[in-house]
Amino acid sequence: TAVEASAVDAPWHTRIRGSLLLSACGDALGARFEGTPVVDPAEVDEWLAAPPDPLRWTDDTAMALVLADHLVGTGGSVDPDRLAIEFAGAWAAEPGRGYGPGAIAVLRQIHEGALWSRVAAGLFDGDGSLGNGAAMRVAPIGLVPGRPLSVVAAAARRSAAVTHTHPQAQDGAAVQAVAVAISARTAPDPVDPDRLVAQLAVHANTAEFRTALQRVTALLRRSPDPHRVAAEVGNDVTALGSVPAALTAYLRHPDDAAAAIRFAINLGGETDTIDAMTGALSGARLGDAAVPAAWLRRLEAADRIRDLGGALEALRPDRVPGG
Ligand code: F2R
Ligand code: MG
Repeated sequence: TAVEASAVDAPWHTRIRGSLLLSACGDALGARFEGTPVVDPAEVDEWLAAPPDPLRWTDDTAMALVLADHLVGTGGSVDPDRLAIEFAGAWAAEPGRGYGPGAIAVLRQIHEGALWSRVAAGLFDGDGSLGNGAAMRVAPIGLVPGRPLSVVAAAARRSAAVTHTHPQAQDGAAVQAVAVAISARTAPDPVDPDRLVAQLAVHANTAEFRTALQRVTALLRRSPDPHRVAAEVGNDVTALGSVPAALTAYLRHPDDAAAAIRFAINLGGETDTIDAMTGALSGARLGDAAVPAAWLRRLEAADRIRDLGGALEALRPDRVPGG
């Protein structure tokens, strides 16, 4: 397709780094307001103008960096057995990053030797987790160069399965990864929200997710404020209640990463995760030049994140021997 073909010319190195860095900034900046049902926009502005140093991120970024490392190690594919052990190791090393209860239960058992395939499916009385923990960490999969969108979606689902087996959590991961991939590959023309959302809906299997995406399209035509977005598509800890919200925040300000991140925090609720996902989309479109200097200077482990972006870029088929 035109989207996939444009990957050849896209400046991947700045977009990959931009996505990882802005996602981490969004997570760290949003964490201050996590769980606040209605935030004060003036307080948000003050916070964004002078954030703390270091700007410390949460489980969202911790897991995204594990996944990025994993992709670099495997040459761009997902090995769920290995990924589960790597996620569990990161949790055990830093359990205080703010992991969700379901994630903690799975990761603790994996760390103690259990098989992810037995544990993840048993969560929440056997329904599996429908939380946004798989979508919040999935951006690196959308940033692996040269993968068809169907491959991106399938890899996202495999990466989700080690902790999130519920169909809505799986959809959230697939949709967010494909949205990142499309944003990173598309020329810097004006974004066509209807077209983007229609492309994403192809990768959602559940009726609930497809309906939520339709709501995003209708909502964007009315240039909604954050309260309207939160009321209509949600701002909570579920994949269904946060992936469409992040997409909406990004599409309200597709050419201004700081404004998109501000919009996402003003949604209230699960601000760290919605902001991390919004930042991943903005950075994939706009590149690392869009990261405000005042945030970048303070961002925890910015050099490590930049290096991971470079390592993902090196997975380009034309740079991998035999690729
Ligand atoms: N959990 C948090 N933050 C609150 C605690 C942080 C605390 N301040 C601290 O510092 O320690 N943030 C993180 O959780 C979200 C990602 O969650 P994840 O990984 O999906 O976790 P979990 O527990 O699997 O799902 C989240 C909640 O969703 C509800 N839920 C999930 N599946 C359900 C099901 N099948 N039926 C009913 N409810 C279900 C539960 O309430 C889960 O606890 C991110 O925001 C991340 O930053
Ligand atoms: Mg978090």
